[in-house]
Amino acid sequence: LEPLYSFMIRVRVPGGVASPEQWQRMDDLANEYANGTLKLTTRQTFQLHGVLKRDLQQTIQGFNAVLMDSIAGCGDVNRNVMCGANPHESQLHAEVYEVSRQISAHLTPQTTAYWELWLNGEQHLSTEPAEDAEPIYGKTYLPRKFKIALAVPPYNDTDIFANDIGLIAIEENGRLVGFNVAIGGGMGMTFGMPDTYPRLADLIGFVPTAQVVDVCEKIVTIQRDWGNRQNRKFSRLKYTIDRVGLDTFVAELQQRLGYALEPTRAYRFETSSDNFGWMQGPDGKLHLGLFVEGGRVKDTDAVQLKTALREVAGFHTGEFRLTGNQNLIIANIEPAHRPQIEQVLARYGVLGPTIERTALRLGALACVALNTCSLAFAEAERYLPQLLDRLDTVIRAHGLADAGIQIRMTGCPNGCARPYLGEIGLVGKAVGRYNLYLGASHSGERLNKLYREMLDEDGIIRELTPLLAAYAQDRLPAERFGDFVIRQGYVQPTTHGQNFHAA
Ligand code: SRM
Ligand code: SF4
Repeated sequence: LEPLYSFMIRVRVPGGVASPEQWQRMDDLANEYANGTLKLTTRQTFQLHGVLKRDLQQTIQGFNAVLMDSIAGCGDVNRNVMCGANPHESQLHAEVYEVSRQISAHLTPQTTAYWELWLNGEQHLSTEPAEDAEPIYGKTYLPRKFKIALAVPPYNDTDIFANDIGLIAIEENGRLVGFNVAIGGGMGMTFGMPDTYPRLADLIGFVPTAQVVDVCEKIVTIQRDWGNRQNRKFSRLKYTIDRVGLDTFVAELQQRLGYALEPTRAYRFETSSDNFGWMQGPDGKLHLGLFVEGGRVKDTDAVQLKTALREVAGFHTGEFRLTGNQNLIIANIEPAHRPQIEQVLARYGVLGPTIERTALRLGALACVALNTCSLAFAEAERYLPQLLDRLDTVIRAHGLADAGIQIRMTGCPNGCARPYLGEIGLVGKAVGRYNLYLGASHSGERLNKLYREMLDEDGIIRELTPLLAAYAQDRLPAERFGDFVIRQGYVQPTTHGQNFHAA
């Protein structure tokens, strides 16, 4: 008799956009085969946890029937391509989203094994798998996972600098003209190995929209050919670039492209957090940003978020946008549907006058960690709300309820909730113990730095309380917490991944 194995399945959602029909199907599958919850991840995908081995095939066939798949959810290939959820400018979002779909389709592995294994050889997508080897990945695929994200300034809600390729949309008169390209970002590191480090991507130039897929492909092929295949600890693109030098890498890119990138265009990011509440686009369509704590869509006694969203999916004519901060935007709502949506969400406790959340909580991120992640040293998703209850008391006492300080927690240093871009970063080192990092920029353009090690909950509160008090008292107008702790000398700024570990 075989043990009762259970699995996590990650369902790819390019650009984070799902139709109401897809939402309903995922909701059904969560009930039928998983643990009754849906996890919205930091890369805008769905995860199902607790799927029994014997139910894997039915589950995969279930989402395949609504044109979703799990291909490249994991593995040494390009992962889910992220796209800023920007609800303000529908036209621009549509154009940038279309590019994210093109990049995703172009870099999706062509193997037919997925279909043969899970779908009895049936092919449901419009593209035929290539008969010969993978045209981009070759026989050996990439040395390691590869990640691409697109963002529309002023919102860096996909944290583009944490990606192997980050693309910043540049518009003229509300229409997309191209992208600034940044390369070599990544979060993961290993405790006790200072030559592993988080790193932000470097800007290398501007590319018109028509060439962006080509540029991504060529960067991927250089990493395929030059990446470290001896030691997986050093096989991400960030280490390849630091080994050969950025100039050498860019020269090779331009050689493979046959043309040079244009100079980087001006842009400005304000925040990497999400917008919440009702928003209206220039075309009159409405968008509702909803907070999903830890990205976990579930029903509790107080709030039946999962039931409410399922009901909304029954009549909503727009789409559901998963954000890179584990939240959700019900997007492109017909104005006539607003009262109905409000009614449903109020009935199930999702919206209502009694819900008051500090900006700290709204901007918080936590990875899955225990009890499903086998790499976790400590809790994150299940524990952060409890820590925030205590921190919120301090935050309110100092009049900081509206100060959007970003706090991010992970159960290990792999960085799945991008903790090194948190103005407050907490990284699990042992059960109940966390390293505290401070000083990232609110817009995702500067890494933080280690401030204290191995803190328990009382230690975290003890260390943060005086800093928050000082921030409330001494901050400059509009000064962000991450900038404040640097100006006051609590930590030195991290200017490059390679000096992340320097004091
Ligand atoms: Fe991650 C591995 C969860 C985003 C860096 N990540 C894992 C695994 C699969 C553990 C494993 O390998 O056994 C986790 C599954 C836990 C579970 O029980 O579900 C896991 N990662 C997640 C998610 C679900 C976190 C969340 O709570 O939202 C995110 C799913 C993304 C997706 O939908 O595709 C997730 N992981 C990230 C990010 C953030 C991002 O991509 O913007 C990072 C940092 C960025 C980066 O890649 O550098 C990230 N995950 C890692 C790493 C370290 C990679 C490295 O270069 O060192 C690992 C471990 C590994 O690859 O060896 C990892
Ligand atoms: Fe697991 Fe570590 Fe990723 Fe958290 S950061 S999900 S503990 S691998």
